[in-house]
Amino acid sequence: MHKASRKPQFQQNLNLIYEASYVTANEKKDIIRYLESLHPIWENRFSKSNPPPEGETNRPLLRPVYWLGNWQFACLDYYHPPKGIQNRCVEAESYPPVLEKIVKKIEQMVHEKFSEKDIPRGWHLNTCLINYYGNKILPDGKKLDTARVGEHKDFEPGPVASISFGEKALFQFIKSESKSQKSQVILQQWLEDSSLQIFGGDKFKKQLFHRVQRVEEKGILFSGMKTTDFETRRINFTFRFVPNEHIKSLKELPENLQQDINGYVSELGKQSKFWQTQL
Ligand SMILES: O=C(O)CCC(=O)C(=O)O
Repeated sequence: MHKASRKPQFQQNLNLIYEASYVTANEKKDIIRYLESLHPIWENRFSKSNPPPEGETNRPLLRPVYWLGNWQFACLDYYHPPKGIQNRCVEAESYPPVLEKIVKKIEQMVHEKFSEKDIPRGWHLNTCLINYYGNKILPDGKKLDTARVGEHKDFEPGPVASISFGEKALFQFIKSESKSQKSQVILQQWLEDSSLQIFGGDKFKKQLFHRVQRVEEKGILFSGMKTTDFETRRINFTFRFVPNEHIKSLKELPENLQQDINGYVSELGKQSKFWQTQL
């Protein structure tokens, strides 16, 4: 654990685990090869059925993404219980064997180390968001560093696990009282290449927000990723739980929502057999 700054770092905290070098070199090789077969997409935050709030315009996310297990399209507003549970999660591709194996080990670790009261019934990590961090290449060729995530909570119930590859990211838990007050960093950790982080329980899931403040730029680049207009220096997987009854196939979504995401699904279908079958 780092003790370089006066900001408190992660310690042996109940409901918070950090393990450096968790993913083996062979697993990492398989995961990178798998990632090179994916074609991540750029999503917009809003859509016709879910227009931007007054005074805002539609905008692309800061980074390309890919989801496994189920896809939470940004314009469907993400999974947000208790109210936002219907028509948010669309059945997606399953995990490749290398991730399946890692996820099983993580689930076992959670059952061993976390209090059972913080593990919802039926909890298993069936959802994965893959975030690509780096520079956006603008139309004039200039590069724009978008490698950060603003403060937010992950609303999927139970512990969330994350594995990271590439450059180190400064991950912070934040106390945010109100919009007018400055956020306060409660804990922070540099997430290193091949590391595992798991957090759960009321404090880390319900009370505190989290964010990625920045990602180092020490020369690591993933040259084989199929991202458009983007150069990737960090890739993070967050594994979450969505109850199966809240995951719908594309065809089960209301017609207007199918139309909202049709462009994304067509794009995915050009490269993915799974998404071709959903169209
Ligand atoms: O990239 C990370 O380490 C965290 C990503 C994150 O906060 C999220 O996917 O909700």
